[in-house]
Amino acid sequence: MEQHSAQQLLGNKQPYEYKDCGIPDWSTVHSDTGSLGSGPNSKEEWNSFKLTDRELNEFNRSGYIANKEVLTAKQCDAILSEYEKILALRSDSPEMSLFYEYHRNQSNDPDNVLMHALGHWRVSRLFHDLIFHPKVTVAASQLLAGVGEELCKVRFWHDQLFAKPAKHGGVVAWHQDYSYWTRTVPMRHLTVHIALEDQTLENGCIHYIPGSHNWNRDGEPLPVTDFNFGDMESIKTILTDEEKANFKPKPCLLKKGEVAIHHPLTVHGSYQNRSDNPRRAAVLNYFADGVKSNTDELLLDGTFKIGKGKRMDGQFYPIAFDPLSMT
Ligand SMILES: O=C(O)CCC(=O)C(=O)O
Ligand SMILES: [Fe+2]
Repeated sequence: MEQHSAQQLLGNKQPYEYKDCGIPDWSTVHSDTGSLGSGPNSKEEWNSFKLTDRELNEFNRSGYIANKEVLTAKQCDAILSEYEKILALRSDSPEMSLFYEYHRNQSNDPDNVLMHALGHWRVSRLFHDLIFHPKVTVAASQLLAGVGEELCKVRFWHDQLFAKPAKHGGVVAWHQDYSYWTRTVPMRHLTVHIALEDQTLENGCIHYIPGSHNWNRDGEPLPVTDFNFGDMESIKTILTDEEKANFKPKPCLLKKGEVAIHHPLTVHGSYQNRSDNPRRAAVLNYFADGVKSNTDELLLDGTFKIGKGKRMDGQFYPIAFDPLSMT
């Protein structure tokens, strides 16, 4: 959204390209450019971002951890002003061609409005830099690490915006994230949900079903029951009796700037926003380096084909964290 020359922005960092549409495409830059502040500069500082054993155990037990402070209120406000610009984009604006998806109202019901977009990291420097935030990526590296590893290389998969307007904000139906991602394998994925304002029961905070990260069908996720996220309870049509008995939603009252991090199979969703203010979240999705495409089809609109069996890398799937950078 900001227009600067390559030199101004990146100094000695990677080349900065412009897409045909005439605007900067931040997916050509594969490292933090400092818009959210400077990164850690000692091993101690990097280490201070690690999750504790208690948090790791909590994640393994419940399928998520919540209330990790990541952004300051001031950073949230800066991101929210970018968010406002994104919400106000006209359909014919050049930025639109960089989004993977942009739904002004995914539910199609005017009383339940859910704005949902993917790909804004390409159009906004702040959203781009958010991907590389060390408080997020160090935790992601620990949670995605394989057996016997403490950390692993983390790649960015895609981002998501979920905006619920005041008074008539819509639901996000119960779902497991990996149900939508089986085109990439193996399942070594993770979601970081960032609250850009306080989430409350009234404004439709995210809810989790503790323990549901163990719900699967022969190792596969539950099938998608609603592509538009509008039918809150539709998942119940495919749950077993035991899963239904254990379906005990827990609200997650995130404060502005806090994150919840969840396993790709943890069932989550959120109710309507009936409050007088909008409820906006920024979501980051990652996978462990080595995840491959499971299809010859395009994985995200506007990207390049990867091809079945090929590693996910290149312009659209940057390394968000490499343990070697901690030294
Ligand atoms: O904003 C919401 O309530 C939905 C969030 C979500 O589905 C996610 O963080 O994966
Ligand atoms: Fe989700």
